[in-house]
Amino acid sequence: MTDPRAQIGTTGKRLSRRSMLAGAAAGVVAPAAIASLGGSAATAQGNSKGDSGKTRRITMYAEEFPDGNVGYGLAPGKASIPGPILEIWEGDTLEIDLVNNTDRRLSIHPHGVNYSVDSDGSPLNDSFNEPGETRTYIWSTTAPYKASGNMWMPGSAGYWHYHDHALGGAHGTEGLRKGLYGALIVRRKGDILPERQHTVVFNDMTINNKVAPHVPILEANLGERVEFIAIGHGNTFHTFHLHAHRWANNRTGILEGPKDPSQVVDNRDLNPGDSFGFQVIAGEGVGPGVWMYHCHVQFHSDGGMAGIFLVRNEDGSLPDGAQAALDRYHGHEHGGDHPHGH
Ligand SMILES: [Cu+2]
Repeated sequence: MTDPRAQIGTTGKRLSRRSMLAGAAAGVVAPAAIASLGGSAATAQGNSKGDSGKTRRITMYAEEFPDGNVGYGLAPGKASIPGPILEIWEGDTLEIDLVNNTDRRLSIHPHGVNYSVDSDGSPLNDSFNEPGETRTYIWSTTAPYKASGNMWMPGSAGYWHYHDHALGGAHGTEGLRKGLYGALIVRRKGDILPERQHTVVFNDMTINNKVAPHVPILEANLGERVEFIAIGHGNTFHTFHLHAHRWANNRTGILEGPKDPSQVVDNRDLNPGDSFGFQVIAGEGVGPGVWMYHCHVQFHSDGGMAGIFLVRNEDGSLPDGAQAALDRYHGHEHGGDHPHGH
């Protein structure tokens, strides 16, 4: 938790609709996502009516950090890496006014949703922001439906992501390398909402553009429902592994019952452009503790692609032994084969 920039909007505890609005008004970036779910957020759980067909409009700002990295945020001065989690309900439309506060061209390009060439975010389609320019991108979604020929068409629901596609070239390669990326969640009505959310991006040889021991510590209290959104970027393959927790390898990452045939995993490929998400009950069956998440490609984890999922006691206090484990993590130098400092 040493770098608030990396935490804002990418991780945090779900707030009530009222406090989110208050936070937004005060310039505090609540988990963005939730903000963009709009009025449905408070009623989503067990919602059977659905809220399809709504249009939500948000403003995002692309900004350069002093270190040369670049990020998206929901308010000026609030950019983060990864960018804010954007969430919409299947069937809804999201309109994004992207303000480019940098002196380079850039864009925003989504995965998993529908858009016209104008909102493609690619230089190929002349769809990007010049320096200082504001441009509107429109992303729409559909619920599952039956097309002609009795063909069942999938809906848009899923754990997707967005990223720049214009900075430094036709494919946004430099923008991606510098941090212009984030999670996009399209929820189906009835989906269970988490209490906390964490975005984990394996980008080249980093996690969220950081390496151990500076990778963000993701936190939860014992028993909380925690959602992970995992995204891959860069130029190499990765595998995401979380200690002591498992999830279902399906759309929601949750088993729907004892006979759900979904494969249960604790490790999954996370290659460039991939994304997936899942929910766990923090510490369920194993207790609180300091649990690693890391790339399971060995020279990647040795190189610093390792972070901590800190499951605190139910009351928020640190479990026995946790501080020592955190100290070991923070004393761990990378670039060699062995940890130092202990
Ligand atoms: Cu890796």
